[in-house]
Amino acid sequence: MAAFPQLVFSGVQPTGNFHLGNYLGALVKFVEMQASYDCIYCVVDLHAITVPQDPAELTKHTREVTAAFLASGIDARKNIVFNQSQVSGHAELAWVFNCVSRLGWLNRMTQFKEKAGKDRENASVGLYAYPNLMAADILVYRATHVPVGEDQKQHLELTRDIAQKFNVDFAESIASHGHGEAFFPLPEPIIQGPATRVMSLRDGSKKMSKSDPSDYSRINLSDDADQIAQKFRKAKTDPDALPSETAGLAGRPEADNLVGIFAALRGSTKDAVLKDFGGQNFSGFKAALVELAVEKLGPVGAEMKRLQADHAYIDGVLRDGAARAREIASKNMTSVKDILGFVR
Ligand code: AQP
Repeated sequence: MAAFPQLVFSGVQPTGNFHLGNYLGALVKFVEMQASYDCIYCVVDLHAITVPQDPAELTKHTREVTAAFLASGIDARKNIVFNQSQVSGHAELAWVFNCVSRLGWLNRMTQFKEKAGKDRENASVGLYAYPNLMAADILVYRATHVPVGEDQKQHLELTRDIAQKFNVDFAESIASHGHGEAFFPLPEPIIQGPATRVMSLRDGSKKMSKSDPSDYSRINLSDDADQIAQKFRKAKTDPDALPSETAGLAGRPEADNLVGIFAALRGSTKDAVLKDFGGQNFSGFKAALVELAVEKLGPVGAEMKRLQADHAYIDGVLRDGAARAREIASKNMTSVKDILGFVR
């Protein structure tokens, strides 16, 4: 495979209740990766409408996610921050990928099965084709690295399959248009650290999620110190003391989750956390967790609220980012059209 210039792409849906899982699983890594890569971070509003959205709420949540990006330390001048619907290349390439991707591949996607539930006949076509749009998001920039939470691993594998099939199906045309042996890179998922799958605070077997009806299942980035304290204090645990090594967390999903959250917030490992807290009961550990969470999340939440209220500023950031993203995407789409044989 040819070497592609390294480029990071990732996205977050503007579907409300931006939570600690999104923050630790995605955003913290987005911020870290800025030091070594050019990055494109997208508020994926086209993905959001795969399930019903209230238009006014969608606008509000788009600004909320953008504010979360900026408040966490993403530099929108050095990198690109924008919302997906402003760059038509995403939808255009998604259509091409609808014709490259296979029904059999999409039928294996567990997220569709979970989200469509029993009422599958009534799910939108968009929800079913969601992974093809996600592949287009990444590949319209020919991005090479994608920081995501564990739940997106399967979609990233599909993205690689789509890229590979396009490269093989159109190999001759790709070469004859001067792109060598492959037009698309096979992007690598970056799923690392102690909090790649943050679980619900009410049930350690379910991922922390925006759509959980119980607000006590998640820490929202907009929560104040009292809400954070209350939610961690009420978080489900088991009666045993904390173990001294990570092996002792096996079969204890709630304990494992809280230790993982602590480690990720502190920027260390579960082992290091258990060295400090092994043998202690949960009340002491939860108090330390609340203190750490308030210290780390409090300033981000406050800055997010401040930025979110400044619509002109946020919308300006998105417009500027979209203009820069459009340049890259339209250049790549021109090549895709040539490769496919479209007259232009
Ligand atoms: N619980 C999580 N732990 C770690 N990472 C997570 N991510 C999501 N949940 C967790 C990561 O956050 C990024 C943005 O994901 P998304 O916009 O698809 O958000 P979501 O929370 O999964 O949102 P949904 O699908 O709107 O809500 P639910 O889950 O309620 O149905 C991704 O990198 C994701 O991996």
